[in-house]
Amino acid sequence: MAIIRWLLGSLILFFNWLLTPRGIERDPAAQADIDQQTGNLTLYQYNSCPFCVKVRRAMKRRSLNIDTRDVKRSDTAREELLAGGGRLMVPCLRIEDEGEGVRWMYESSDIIGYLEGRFVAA
Ligand SMILES: N[C@@H](CCC(=O)N[C@@H](CS)C(=O)NCC(=O)O)C(=O)O
Repeated sequence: MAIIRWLLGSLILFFNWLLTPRGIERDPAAQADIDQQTGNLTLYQYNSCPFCVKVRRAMKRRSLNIDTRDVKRSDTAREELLAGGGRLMVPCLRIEDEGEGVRWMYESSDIIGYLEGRFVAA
């Protein structure tokens, strides 16, 4: 079972590498503005999780530089996710809104919808 999981994970990473989307190019000032906004976002995830790959590809397509935390490699990241989000499921996007506090968003489709809605014209 562990071997099958490893094989599947490796295949996912290989095809993700092979078919990496090109990010959009912005002028430096626009990219700096986006980087400042995405500074309040953190993606809890791990490398070979297919749902995480889906979200990372959406980030790449829109050139969103979002900090990622690997819950398989870091005990601290795992504890933060469990304490903040309440579930050890990935992907999960931590959203820190000024004045609104912190939200933890699960579900890859919701995360992608949120990113595409927020940065649609960016
Ligand atoms: N419907 C979820 C599925 C996410 C999911 O199943 N993630 C797996 C890793 S690939 C996970 O964290 N499983 C642990 C759990 O379900 O508790 C999504 O689209 O984000």
